[in-house]
Amino acid sequence: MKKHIVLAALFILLIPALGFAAFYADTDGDGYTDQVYACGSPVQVCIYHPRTGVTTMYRNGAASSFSINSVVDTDGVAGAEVVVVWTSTYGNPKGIDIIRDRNRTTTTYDYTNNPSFNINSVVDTDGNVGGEIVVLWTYAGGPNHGLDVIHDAQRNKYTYDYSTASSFSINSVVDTDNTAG
Ligand SMILES: [Ca+2]
Ligand SMILES: [Ca+2]
Ligand SMILES: [Ca+2]
Repeated sequence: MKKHIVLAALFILLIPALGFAAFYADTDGDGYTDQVYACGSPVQVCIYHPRTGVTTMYRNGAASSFSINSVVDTDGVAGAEVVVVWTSTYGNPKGIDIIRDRNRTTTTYDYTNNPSFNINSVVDTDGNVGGEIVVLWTYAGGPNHGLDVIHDAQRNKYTYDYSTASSFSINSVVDTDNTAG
């Protein structure tokens, strides 16, 4: 127990020094808050579980850089998922990883064919359990653009193409139809 306190203190001291923000959420669904942060070399996603003292690590070998966008339930199953945006300088793959710490798996949504993309928000848009990931993207080969709504609970994404518009922006993501979602 004392070791855990020392480790926790060490994390609290180290994380600001390294410039990485930590996220706090129950990622493995055991009812206890876990700590998500970037660590290691090469850098990867680490999750420290204070209850067990175990740190799980997730590394996407294709990624040369990444950022943790949010730690929130995206699939409606116990445990918050870690939403990671990553890019690579080697062959230029990129995408969004959803890390499911409860079963130590990762689902990748690929954005290799889009020159750029970013996560607008992670919010429930369909009234079904789990937050959807709203992604703005540009289209390869032109200035076109659109948005995706990733329904991670169903492991699929719906694409809304705004390529005929000269520009667009998302004003807000709210319940517009007065039914759940
Ligand atoms: Ca936990
Ligand atoms: Ca979940
Ligand atoms: Ca939903």
